[in-house]
Amino acid sequence: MRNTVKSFCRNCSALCSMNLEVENNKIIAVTADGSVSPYGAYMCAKGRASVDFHNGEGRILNSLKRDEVGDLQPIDVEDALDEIAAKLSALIAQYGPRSIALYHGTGAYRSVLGSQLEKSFLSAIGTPNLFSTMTIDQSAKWVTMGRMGVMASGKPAFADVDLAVIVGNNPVVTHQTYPFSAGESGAPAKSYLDAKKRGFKMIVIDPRKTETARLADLVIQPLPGQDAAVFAAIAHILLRDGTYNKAFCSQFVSQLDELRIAVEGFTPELAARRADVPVAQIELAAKWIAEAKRPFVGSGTGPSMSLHSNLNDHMIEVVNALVGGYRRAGDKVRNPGTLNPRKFVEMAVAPSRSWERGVKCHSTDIGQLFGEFPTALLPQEIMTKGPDKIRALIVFGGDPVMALGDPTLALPAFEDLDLLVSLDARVNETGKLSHYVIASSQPFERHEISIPGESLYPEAFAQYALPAVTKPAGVIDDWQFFWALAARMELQLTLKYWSYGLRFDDIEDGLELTMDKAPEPSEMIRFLCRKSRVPFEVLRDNPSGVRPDLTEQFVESAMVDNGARLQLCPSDVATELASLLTEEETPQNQFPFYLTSRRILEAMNSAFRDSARTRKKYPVNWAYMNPDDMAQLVVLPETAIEVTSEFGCIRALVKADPGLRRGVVSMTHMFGLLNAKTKPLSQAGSYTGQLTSLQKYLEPINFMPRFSGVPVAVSVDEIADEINDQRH
Ligand SMILES: Nc1nc2c(c(=O)[nH]1)N[C@H]1C(S)=C(S)[C@@H](COP(=O)(O)OP(=O)(O)OC[C@H]3O[C@@H](n4cnc5c(=O)[nH]c(N)nc54)[C@H](O)[C@@H]3O)O[C@H]1N2
Ligand SMILES: Nc1nc2c(c(=O)[nH]1)N[C@H]1C(S)=C(S)[C@@H](COP(=O)(O)OP(=O)(O)OC[C@H]3O[C@@H](n4cnc5c(=O)[nH]c(N)nc54)[C@H](O)[C@@H]3O)O[C@H]1N2
Ligand code: SF4
Ligand SMILES: [Mo]
Repeated sequence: MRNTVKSFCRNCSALCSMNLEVENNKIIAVTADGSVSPYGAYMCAKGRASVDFHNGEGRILNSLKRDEVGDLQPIDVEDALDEIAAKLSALIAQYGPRSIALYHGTGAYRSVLGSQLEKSFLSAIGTPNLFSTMTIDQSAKWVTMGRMGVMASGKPAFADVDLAVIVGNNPVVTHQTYPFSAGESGAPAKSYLDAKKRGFKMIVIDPRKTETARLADLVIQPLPGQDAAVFAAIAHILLRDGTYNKAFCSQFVSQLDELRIAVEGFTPELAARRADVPVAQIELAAKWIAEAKRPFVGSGTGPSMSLHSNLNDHMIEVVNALVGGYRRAGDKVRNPGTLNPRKFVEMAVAPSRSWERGVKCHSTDIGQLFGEFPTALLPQEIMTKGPDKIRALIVFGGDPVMALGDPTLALPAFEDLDLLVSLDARVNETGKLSHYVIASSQPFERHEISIPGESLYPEAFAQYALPAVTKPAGVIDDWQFFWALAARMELQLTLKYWSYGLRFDDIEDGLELTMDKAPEPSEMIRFLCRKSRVPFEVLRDNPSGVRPDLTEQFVESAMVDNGARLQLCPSDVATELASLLTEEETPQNQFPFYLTSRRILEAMNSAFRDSARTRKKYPVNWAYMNPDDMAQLVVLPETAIEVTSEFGCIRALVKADPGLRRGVVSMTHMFGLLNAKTKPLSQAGSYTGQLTSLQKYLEPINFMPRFSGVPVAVSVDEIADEINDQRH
């Protein structure tokens, strides 16, 4: 029997609505469902590939346990859970709750019940050891919030923005937009093109002429890692010319005088020299930013991963604040939330500097950032002796050993663990090292509610997806893993509507789960919908999703001034700016290129990388270079080069990209094998993590490693020549 089941994609936070064609409990086709979705009918290559991904491509149908020689052997999931629970309980009894840690990977964000129970599980154990991809991604933005404060009114909705400044972010490919950058997650290119009809303008600042940059009105292609200088110069111009938003600043910001002093030396000429771009482009960008009525200056991973990461993000936000790039009192709130309705008030929230107090890492004197410890410190937290040493790690939907880079440090740490458990539908590089891999169900086999899209949708919308097919006998849902362990460990779990910025233990409203009988997933979803504008039953009966009827809502003015201001130039930022100003201007000759990060449409970090469709186009993660750089080095397209950093060396295959500025090598992460040095083709790519370090150049506060703007040398060496010979 064949039928159509409504669902939504879980591969990224656009959560595109879908029609799944199902025959005999097998998904055979997928199309976009634009009937209710605020994005219309839209689906990207990964959405289309999700059928293949669901039906195979390395999927495990059984849990696995490592044997004495290190091979993974099938194990019944109930037995595996018994053994894991016993080991965790024993470690807690002997060493205390801090011996247990959890890593929350990209695959966990859209596993809603799993993510919610994960928080309850950690709270019930009493361990603060939560690590996630956020601190090896764009935690510079959290640091900025923690040092500057935030506007409670939020950033403007895309429909209201007349100028978007998009820095090191490629939404047309990655669908990453709000709240970091202006744009719409679903159908991003169409939304930019439509916006142009109403006079919207876009500035893209990226060393690479990205798919997004092709739609821009001004493209600036700086050397990587110079965003702090460029935005300090833009701030300099706004203050110099008095073109900043004085009304906004007089009400909501402080430290303007400190900022003026700190950016005085950052003339447009200095920034232009450092970034190697025309001065006129910086002046023009500042002019457009000043003239815009509703600007949104934002960024993606580029500046957050590059050298000067925290300062880059801070200065980008400083420029946004100088021009009042936030929703203002009286603005229409286009998406006031559906499942979790919100009110928006125009007021500043004081910086929290959460890392300066409370529970600290045991290897380093640093506290939590938004309730998490820095992931780059995970290896140290495992290796450093002491009562709080981490001895067991649960990996939920991630591949941290690959994602961290620096395998010489990361690998021994993962191998030192008494217990490493991976909860995943595939055996990735971390899975290969794990004592247990618990085979999890896949998105179309479980209940899901659109919490991860809640605040990203351009309009209020929610969708509830029921399982489209029954999961195979040997796999369990992510939430079942946490519930089953808790039940065995005699811990009480409580379901709460947790979201970013909230401390789980501070949320009062919760549903105590029965621990003798597994809860019904639909009942848990019903609980999560208890404040929803659309009742649970209506969501259940409208599987394409629901756009609630709303009375118009506007951003409110604060009744009283709470006294909080956005702190534009606190003393640590001023110190960082001063040291940037005196920094050596010419890069070391030994490493004349910069390696930059970039993503591809067909893969989601390591996921989809091995799908047949992806491999056709990307048998390897190409090392993109400017053709003039290739000519100078005498390298031909698709031949091998050696890329060397201070920390390691990889071989990679080159491809020409005339849109990439000179002096840059642009490569995607998470390809290849951990310790591979030769033969990129047979190793399915080149592992860029070998060129990065978990010890040197870590940022203060979030300990973000430098994943972009990594100084490298490029050469065609003897070993690389051998690969060229083999290939041609
Ligand atoms: N298709 C697809 N979508 C994804 C992902 C994926 O792997 N594939 N990954 C998801 C994840 S985990 C994330 S975090 C987001 C990331 O979303 P994005 O941030 O949009 O990711 P990238 O495409 O890597 O874009 C980063 C851009 O920064 C530029 N860049 C590098 N260094 C610098 C610098 O120093 N300064 C400036 N100004 N630019 C720089 C690069 O050239 C690149 O174009 O995407 C998510 N969506
Ligand atoms: N050098 C370098 N390193 C980087 C980056 C870079 O640009 N350069 N980018 C960094 C960034 S932004 C990120 S986000 C990290 C990515 O780091 P990770 O999140 O650790 O890596 P992923 O490859 O995204 O792993 C996702 C895993 O989740 C699984 N999965 C998918 N869906 C589900 C599900 O529903 N349930 C469960 N249980 N599992 C699921 C997939 O099979 C996959 O194995 O890497 C970081 N590392
Ligand atoms: S943009 Fe692509 S990956 Fe993201 S939800 Fe939509 S179809 Fe899935
Ligand atoms: Mo990420």
